[in-house]
Amino acid sequence: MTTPVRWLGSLMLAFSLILMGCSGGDDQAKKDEAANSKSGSMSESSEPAKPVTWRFALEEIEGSVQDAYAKEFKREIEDASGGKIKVEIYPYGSLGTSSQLTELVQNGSVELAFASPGHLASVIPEVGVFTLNFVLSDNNDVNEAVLSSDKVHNLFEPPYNKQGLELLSIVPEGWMVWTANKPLRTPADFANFKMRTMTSPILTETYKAYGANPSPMPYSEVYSGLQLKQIDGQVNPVFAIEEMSFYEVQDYLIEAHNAQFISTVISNKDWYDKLPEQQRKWLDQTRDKLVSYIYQKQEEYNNERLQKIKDNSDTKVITLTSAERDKFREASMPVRQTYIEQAGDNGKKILDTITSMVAEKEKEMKQ
Ligand code: 6CS
Repeated sequence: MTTPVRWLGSLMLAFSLILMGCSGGDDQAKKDEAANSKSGSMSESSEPAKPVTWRFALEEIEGSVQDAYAKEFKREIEDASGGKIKVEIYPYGSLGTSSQLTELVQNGSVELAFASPGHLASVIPEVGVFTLNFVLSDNNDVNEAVLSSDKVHNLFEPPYNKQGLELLSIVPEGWMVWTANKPLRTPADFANFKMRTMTSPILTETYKAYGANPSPMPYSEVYSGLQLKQIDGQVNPVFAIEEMSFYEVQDYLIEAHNAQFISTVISNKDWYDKLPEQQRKWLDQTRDKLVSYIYQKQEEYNNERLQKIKDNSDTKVITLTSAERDKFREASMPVRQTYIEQAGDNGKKILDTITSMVAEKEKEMKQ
């Protein structure tokens, strides 16, 4: 196994305690802010007199899609601000599990983080829409137009804000792919199959609807879970299956094209609201610039890593036919009702808006 994921858990806890202990929010940023407002320089240009540091926590390791995003974000912000803002990146393994990273943003210990709906929907049920299957388009140009629109962003703002969070961006990471030690072609193949999922209850409902026995667990435990046969399979984008070495302990990779892996970039709301105008401008501009970058990057990463898996292993790749996919589509539909029950009227509005925008854009792009 190339990735030392098993010791990640204990290390993560130790580092996050150190971070909370030495930070209590961004002390340096607060001192700079105070110094700047005393000197009056903030009101003029809202540029910090001394560099400020923004901490960016990832749910994935170095070399991942989130890492590519964060590195490009760092490059852009540091460049735009002429070095007045420094970005420190904390890859998975240095701070905590996905749910713990969200808590670190909520309590101000880190300014920025990735928060994937597969975990975050436990806190913000509305975001569980991205764990539902067959909602987004097979055409990523359609998804890009819909998910980066102000209309969709504005629908998510209130539930994120309610949790003390600011939604900065909705980020695609590629098709979810199943791994298993047997072919999975029909819902019947999932009978008694222990499928590891992320931790949100809405996501587990989908795999129950397919007939599986869903086993939610943190990302860092998946490799050993597969190796020790505590779980029979897992679902993630190809780049993650390669870099977390899951394919080493699985025989099949099954492309059902049932859902895309969608993540979100968040910040602490209070921190965002209090950012000096110029800094918020740099942040918003960078976020906007990165939309097309990451759509292209995730595709590149997923294609390259699939080739790497094919070159380095005997993993068999199965792509479901559209008739086979239709059986899963059909089985997934009742889960939308469960989502609406959990996410309420706002969740229903979000689901209806996304499905109708996807249909509209698909029609528009076919013309
Ligand atoms: O499966 C998971 O838990 C994780 N998968 C990816 C690709 N990113 C973050 C998430 O926590």
